[in-house]
Amino acid sequence: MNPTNNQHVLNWLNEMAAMTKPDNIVWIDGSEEQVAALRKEALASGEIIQLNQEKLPGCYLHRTTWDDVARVEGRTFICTKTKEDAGNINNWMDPAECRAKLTKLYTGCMKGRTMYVIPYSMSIVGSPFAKYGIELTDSIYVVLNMEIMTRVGFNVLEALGDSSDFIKGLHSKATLDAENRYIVHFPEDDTIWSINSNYGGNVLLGKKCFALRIASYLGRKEGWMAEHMLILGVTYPDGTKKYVTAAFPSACGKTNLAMLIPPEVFQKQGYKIETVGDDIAWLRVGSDGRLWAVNPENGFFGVAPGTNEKSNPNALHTCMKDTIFTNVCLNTDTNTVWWEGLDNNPPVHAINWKGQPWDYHTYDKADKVNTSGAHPNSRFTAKATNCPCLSPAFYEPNGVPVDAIIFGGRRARTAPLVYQSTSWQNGTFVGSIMASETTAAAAGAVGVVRRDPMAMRPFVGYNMGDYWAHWLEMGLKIPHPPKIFNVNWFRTDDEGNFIWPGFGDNLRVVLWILARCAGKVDADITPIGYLPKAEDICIDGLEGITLDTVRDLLSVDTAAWLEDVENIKEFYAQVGDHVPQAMYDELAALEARLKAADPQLRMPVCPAP
Ligand code: GTP
Ligand code: SPV
Ligand code: MN
Repeated sequence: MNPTNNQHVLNWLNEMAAMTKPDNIVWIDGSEEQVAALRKEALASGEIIQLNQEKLPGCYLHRTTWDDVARVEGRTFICTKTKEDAGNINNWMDPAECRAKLTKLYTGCMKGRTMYVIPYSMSIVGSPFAKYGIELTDSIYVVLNMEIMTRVGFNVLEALGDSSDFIKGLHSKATLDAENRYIVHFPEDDTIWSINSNYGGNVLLGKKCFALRIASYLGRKEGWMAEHMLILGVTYPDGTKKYVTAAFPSACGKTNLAMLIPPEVFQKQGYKIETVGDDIAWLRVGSDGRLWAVNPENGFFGVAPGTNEKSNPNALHTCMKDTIFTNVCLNTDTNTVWWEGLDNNPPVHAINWKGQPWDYHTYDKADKVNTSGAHPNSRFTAKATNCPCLSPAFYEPNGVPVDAIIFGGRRARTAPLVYQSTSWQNGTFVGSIMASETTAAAAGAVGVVRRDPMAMRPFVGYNMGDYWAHWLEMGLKIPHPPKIFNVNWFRTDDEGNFIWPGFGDNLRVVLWILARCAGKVDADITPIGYLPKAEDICIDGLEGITLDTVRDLLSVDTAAWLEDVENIKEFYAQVGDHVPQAMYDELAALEARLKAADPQLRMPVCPAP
């Protein structure tokens, strides 16, 4: 018996089943009993491994195949009717051609398998932000992950009623053939098709595919925004609460900032932080004229390596129960998990992410993928409700009002620790010129600087130029817009070491940002925007960081910026003729200010009014 009479749902389901030909169809009702039964089945087949239930209750390990460990941007497509609507930054395929091509791959791919039907909601079911999806998949691993990452169950079908307003997602592991791996989006038809992968961002269709690519397209149509942003709450000693969102590219510190532990000096004064979200924010203009943010997800799909008791204890505690680990290292003595950067005690007897016996002496930093115990992009899938610092606002259907939007990336040199844009338009420009060194979160070379506007390069479901125009239009619709900033935790010294301690100490920068929003602190005006006076970044209790270090972190190298301007011009040309004129005006103005500045300039020019 079907749990819904919705003909849009049933017709589509029948059509997909006729193509993929599963032996069985099973609806996922969201109950703990059903999840437990599926877990048992996955344990029996070896799809997941049960971990030490005393030390890690409710935790399991899964390994993907060695060539299926990250998002595959080269095989991700936006299939709009015209190539122009997808833009030059996205891969594009003609929708009809793409459907024909993938239909061949999908035909009969679920023979001998079960098709699971997962009704899920992004955001709280029935809330003003909520959007519904149904994912069809032949992977129990996907079901178990979706159950953590989204709100799954028949209440979604009830909320949907007879409506056709849901996102149709089809996923099949098929043969996991990398050559025929496709992650394709039909934004004009509310459809996502994914085949031949079983890794996170490629297959948990509620996440990047829906909540960013499809949602960004819908947001433009409907007047809201879907962004690759964490949402962080700061509580002041007097009880005041402020919220910021921050967009950093994949594996550049969103989860860590979202869960930071305040440095001791701030804890003593009574500062607290709360996590609302760690990866995706949906933003709408509230009736009070401010911008409001919700986290549409229900869990965290976080990077494991580097997570430890010091860097991110909140994330560590979140994933000590009810968690699925993917591609981490297994300690076979204790049946627990390990990853590089967890502690200095690598397991003596271990199985690496590839499923082979592993000797930690073979580890070579220069070749992490082949020598590490855990894959550099290994992950934990954990429930938001297990997070010790989860904000009560996580449960607020209307989300939280945003004071500041923070952009940032990994830049060894050019970008200073923090600077503030001068307006929404200038802030949109600052987002558009973001650049970052690539990470293991996507397949391909690591450590190459590439432009990643708003940390959304891989996630905008339409033309990048139109996306910037949408940002500008939103600015006109928000009577009290957040202020926009840029940060960089990743400046390095001559030996390549990070200068700024980062992690919890990033609160020091966030507090300057919030002080600027409240009009409580002055800044220096420079060619790139407002910079803090070094003494306004609190360094109390920070070992090894002096006022001079902060000055150095805040320095602006005019020559390097002028080089960057040339690179931005090339990037804008690549984005093409949808780039709004206002962005070119901002770029020309930046270049003029840099050229007018002292070429030796490493310091702010004059105090701001
Ligand atoms: P996605 O889930 O891929 O979107 O990544 P993310 O943006 O949430 O990144 P995450 O917080 O998981 O951090 C990724 C890596 O960056 C981890 O190895 C962290 O240890 C490291 N990292 C995070 N914050 C900082 C920081 O402030 N300084 C330094 N040096 N490293 C950091
Ligand atoms: C990212 O790559 O930005 C992630 C992980 O958050 S994935 O879900 O694989 O996209
Ligand atoms: Mn992400």
